[in-house]
Formats: sequence, C-alpha cells, structure tokens
Amino acid sequence: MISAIASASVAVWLMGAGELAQQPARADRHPIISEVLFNVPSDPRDPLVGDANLDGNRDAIGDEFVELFNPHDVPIQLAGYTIVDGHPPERNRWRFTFPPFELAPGDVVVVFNGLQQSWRVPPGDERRGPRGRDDRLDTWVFTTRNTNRAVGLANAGDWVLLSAPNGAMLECVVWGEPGAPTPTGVASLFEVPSPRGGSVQRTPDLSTFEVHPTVDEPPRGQGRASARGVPYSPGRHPG
Ligand SMILES: [Ca+2]
Ligand SMILES: [Ca+2]
Repeated sequence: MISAIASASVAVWLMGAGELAQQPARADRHPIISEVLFNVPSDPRDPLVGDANLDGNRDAIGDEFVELFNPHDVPIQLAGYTIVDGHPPERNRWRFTFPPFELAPGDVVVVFNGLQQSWRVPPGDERRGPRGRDDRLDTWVFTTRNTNRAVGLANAGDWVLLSAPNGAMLECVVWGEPGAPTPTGVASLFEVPSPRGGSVQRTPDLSTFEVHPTVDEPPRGQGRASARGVPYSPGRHPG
C-alpha cells in the first residue's frame, strides 16, 4: 500500500497540474483493511462489552466486523470489492460484495456480520449502500445480513481477504491456525496477533497490524458520556 501511494505521488509529480485535473480515479487506488474484530470480547460484569455496533445486544458472531479505510486523496468506488473469510466448510464462509458506494478520502466503512443485530439507520447490504451514516457509530455501516450462527470469523485461526472488482487479491489478514490454506498471490499479507478478546487494527503508519488498545466507547445516548473502555473502534480509523 505504501508503495502504491509512493508510485501515485510520482505519477502526480510527473504530470502538470492541468493534466492532473483531467485524470480519472486511478484503478490502483484501493481501500485498505484497517480493523478486524474476530474475537468479540466479553466481560461477566458488563454485558455490553463486545456490543461493537452499540445496539444493546452483544453477539459473539453478529458484532464481528471488518473496517475498510480510504487512505488516498481521491474517492474510491467500492462496487464489486469483496471480503471473504477462510473458515471451512465452503458453505459457511463469510462473504460480502459491495454494491455501488463511494468512499470519500480519509473515510471508513464498517461491514458487520450482523447476526441478530438491529439498527436505527438502515445499513447497507450487498444490494445498496446505507441510508445514511449510522447514528450510533457516526460512520457508514454495512451488514452481511447473516442468519447462520456457523458463519463467523474463527477465533482460533482464520483469515480475511479483500479483493478488487477484477478479482485481484489485495490484502489478507491472517491469525492463529486457520482451518483453510492461506491464499497465495495476495499483494499484501499480514500475520497478525490473536487477542483473547478485541480487534486488531492497522498501526498509525498503516504498515502492519497491532492489538487494538482500549479506548473510550462512543456515548450510547445523547448527552450521556460513556465510561466504558473497549478494545475496538468501528468507524474510527487508526492515527
Ligand atoms: Ca451488537
Ligand atoms: Ca477502527
């Protein structure tokens, strides 16, 4: 990804400013995976720890999510990008293909598993984008509309693969001992730590992933501060 940005900068440098204004969005400017919550945390003293989408229902499958970030200075059209996981068997794989949706520079989208989750602002799915920004998370939210408890990211080991609309495998995040072979031919492969509960997120320099630190959860109601510390941050990019 860093090299993609560098080469894009060189291209900009080689072109005159007038030419730059005529350039369409470049095909090599892809979103990046900025966070994966595969191990939804729990706390016997606080049933809302792990309720990543803030709907009041902590679900070990439904609250799982993959967050994407646009680190470039131009919008990215997400139509046709796919996210899949590697947890066998094939029929139980996590699969999501984006519908038409433009991701602004510096913005993020979050794709939740969605099992038994509820929303106030209708989220996007594979057919259409979200009706608006999610009011609880202040971000763009999609759901896979999963209804099968067997479809989830395996805590003990799995991977998440982001592919471009043309099928090019862009990024793969791998943890633990996956039950399926890790894909070969991926442009960027990251072997990440396996927190006991909580997500992994991109480091601020975007070069690799780290265990998500504990951060303040967004307030759950207007005017109510949240004192809850949580190890995930759907909708907030690193750095
Ligand atoms: Ca939830
Ligand atoms: Ca985040």
